[in-house]
Amino acid sequence: MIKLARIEIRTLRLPLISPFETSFGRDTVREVLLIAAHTSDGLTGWGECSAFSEPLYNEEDNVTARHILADYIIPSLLDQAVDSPQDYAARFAHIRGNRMAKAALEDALWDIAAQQAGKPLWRLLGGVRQQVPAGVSIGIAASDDVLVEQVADFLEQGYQRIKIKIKPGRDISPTAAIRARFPDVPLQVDANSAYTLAPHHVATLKALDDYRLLLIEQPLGEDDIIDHATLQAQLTTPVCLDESIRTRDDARKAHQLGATRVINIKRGRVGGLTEALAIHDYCLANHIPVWCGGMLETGVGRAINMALATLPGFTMVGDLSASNRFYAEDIITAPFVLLNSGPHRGTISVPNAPGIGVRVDEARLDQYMINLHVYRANPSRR
Ligand code: OSB
Ligand code: MG
Repeated sequence: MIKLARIEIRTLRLPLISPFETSFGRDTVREVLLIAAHTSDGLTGWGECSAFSEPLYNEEDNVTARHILADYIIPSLLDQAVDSPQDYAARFAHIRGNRMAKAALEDALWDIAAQQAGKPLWRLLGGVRQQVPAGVSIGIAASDDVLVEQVADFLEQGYQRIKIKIKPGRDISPTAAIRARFPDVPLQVDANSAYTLAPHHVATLKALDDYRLLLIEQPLGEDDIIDHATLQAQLTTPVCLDESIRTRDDARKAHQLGATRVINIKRGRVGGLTEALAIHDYCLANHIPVWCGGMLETGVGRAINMALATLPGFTMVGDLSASNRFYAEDIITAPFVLLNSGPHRGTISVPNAPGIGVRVDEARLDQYMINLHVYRANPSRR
């Protein structure tokens, strides 16, 4: 049983160490909503919203997310306790879409539930490993030479798998440049929906078959599963869906149609850890490999992604990097680090303290906060 007395939504603006460019845009700052949910008996649960300041990856943004939370979810949650995070997911399932908003509060409830159980989140979720292999996602670079140097640097740091962002005109050449220098590096590409079934696009995607990629992520429309099936039938490289998979049923349909051979699971995109677990379980039962995606998380969201990636079906390396991949100063007291030597080289340790297992650094939070909204239970009910 979780009874909340107060919920805060903080908006932070964290500078990125270097700009991150995808087929849909270029970011130099991560504006992110952090949720702190306080129970009436003194526990605090943290959550992080995956939305950005603009609706480019999907249709949500930080303002729509705060609106959904503040106007539809928080008043009801402050009024009436939930039994569990799963109970929360069921109670707000009638709110259509807005999955990143819903997921952010579910994060905080999982943190509280794990603290109440006296367990780290990864154990509460049923995780099977405490070291998670680290992979890195690299944005579109200024040139192929710059990109190859970035790859060399990340491999030296210990990253086990490289993902590069691609878009039309910036696809074959960067891929070929990396393959020429690193013939065997585990490599995959992410198009964020930048291609169509137009013949010249299909020809390019087919040409990528020559580079022994682990997968090609979300080449076509974010709302399209059917065209991905048509495309997959023409490629030897596995298609991996990201944006197109919002529910367990989407995963089932994509699998049944032959639209995807691998799935990227992001708890924000799918509406929370409960739905992420359902997709994981479906994929495990149907022998579909999954990996954990990222959304440039701070240490809070990163901790939750790490816990998710300990589940048995996460057999591929995820976009799970150290705090210093994106941030000079993370907002947690013990940033995530990539082990560079020993038997666990190339992995990140999942925290073992109860809950999400990280502590927020209040001074840093204050330093990067641009606004704070506080919501309290109706005093007559406290
Ligand atoms: O498509 O996976 C994506 C970052 C922002 C938006 C979308 C995506 C990404 C990434 C970065 O690839 C993953 C990370 O956080 O490491
Ligand atoms: Mg992606």
